[in-house]
Amino acid sequence: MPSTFNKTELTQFQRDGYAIVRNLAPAATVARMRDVALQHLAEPRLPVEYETDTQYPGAPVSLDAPGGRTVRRLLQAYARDAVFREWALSLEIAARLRQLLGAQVALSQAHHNCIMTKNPAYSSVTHWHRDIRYWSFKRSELVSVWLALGDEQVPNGCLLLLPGSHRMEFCADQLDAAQFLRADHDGNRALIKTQIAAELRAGDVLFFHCRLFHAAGRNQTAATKLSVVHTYHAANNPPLPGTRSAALPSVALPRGDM
Ligand SMILES: O=C(O)CCC(=O)C(=O)O
Repeated sequence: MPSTFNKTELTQFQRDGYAIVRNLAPAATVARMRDVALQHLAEPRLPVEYETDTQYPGAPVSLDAPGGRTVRRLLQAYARDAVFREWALSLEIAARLRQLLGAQVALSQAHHNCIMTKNPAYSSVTHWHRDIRYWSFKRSELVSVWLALGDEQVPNGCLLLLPGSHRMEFCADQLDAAQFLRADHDGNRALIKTQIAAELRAGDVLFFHCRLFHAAGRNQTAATKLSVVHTYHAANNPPLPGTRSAALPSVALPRGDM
């Protein structure tokens, strides 16, 4: 039987919008993923997103600027290698997602589905945002699964979270034109002070709700940070036809009775 969330973890996810499971991925799986990711980064194997593409603060201004070809994401993790497919569909992940999303869960190939890389020399700052802002599903109920392939702490730009923000409503003027939370807005200041750092060790997994506000700083250490991220939805919460969320077919996860 795969392990599942205990009652405390489930309560925390409902209340805070996230839960961290320590040491969930076996060390051998993490090591294999790191090897593949580093090899694909070195080539680099397409498709990738460059830091430049994000246009976030600190990102190189163009592909030809110094650091312009720094990879930010190795895209389409699911199609890259069996190690990512096996992880994304593993019984440990499926069992927990069924607790959060219902009996039939599917992996979105259109969102996240990547190896996030944070390069020490050319990383950028990600401001407060919730992932659902550009996603189109029947309901705003998706869960992302973030696996650390190395230690993640504030100095190398780990995720920062605003616990409980997935349950909050925001006025239009609390967000900027790109749907980032405005740090200069009086109504946001107290909330931003509640931030916690999602510090992870290699093999730890963060489950977080698509409405949870999160942010991250630059990598100020000497080593590249690598994390594998997949997003899931209930089978009865499909992407809206014709949107970017429906651009690639979702993949059904194993059911509980298998
Ligand atoms: O690692 C980061 O800088 C943040 C990534 C993130 O929040 C995202 O891609 O949605």
